[in-house]
Amino acid sequence: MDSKLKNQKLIFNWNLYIITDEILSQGRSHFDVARAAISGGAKVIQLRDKTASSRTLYQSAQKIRDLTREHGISFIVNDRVDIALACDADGVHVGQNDLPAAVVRQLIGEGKILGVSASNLEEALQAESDGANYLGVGPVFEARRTKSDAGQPRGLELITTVKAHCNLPIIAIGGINASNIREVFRSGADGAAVISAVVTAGNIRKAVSNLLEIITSQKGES
Ligand code: TZP
Ligand code: MG
Repeated sequence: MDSKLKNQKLIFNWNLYIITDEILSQGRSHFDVARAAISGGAKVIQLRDKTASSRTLYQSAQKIRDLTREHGISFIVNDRVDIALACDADGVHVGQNDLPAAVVRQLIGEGKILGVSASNLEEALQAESDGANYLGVGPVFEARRTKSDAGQPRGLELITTVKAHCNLPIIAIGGINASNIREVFRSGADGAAVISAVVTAGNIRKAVSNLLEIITSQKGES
């Protein structure tokens, strides 16, 4: 199947891609963050935790799987193919230090979504040929609080460059918030992934709905 058609089937409205984090979330669990984000209109949730035990992560994943299924929302697990398969998530997201994307594709099959992080054009092209369904492109802006090894921000140019050479949906990531999200979409991103702009907010539901309003007005969808 043509890669664009395949993506249309698996990926719906991913304008705003919410990634959970329990370190910055002021005592709120992954599940609490996911539930509040969904009430604000989020259509995709990624569970991301670099420190939880496998058992704890699996339990969080199961709860978020049930919740997202109930609401018809996409659910992606970061890094962990085993957890994604065990809870029947919609997909898994891997970076350049995780299992190679082509191997992940073999493990998850064609029916699940594979997202791959790319911080340059070479990584983006490799991910495309390895069978990714979308790219996490960044860090666009400064993102060290949530990703210690994020490296230098690549700027909006990275979005423009990847867009010009790859067919996959581009989910921009890294330091994206209400003040800069317009530029991200103006540069050609198909979606924006955020952690701190949402999980540190006192009112997560409002933070999500505010970002979505900005996106829909920028994309002329309202
Ligand atoms: N990958 C590239 S930057 C980043 C990840 C996981 C962290 C994004 O977090 P924030 O708080 O939205 O900048
Ligand atoms: Mg990873």
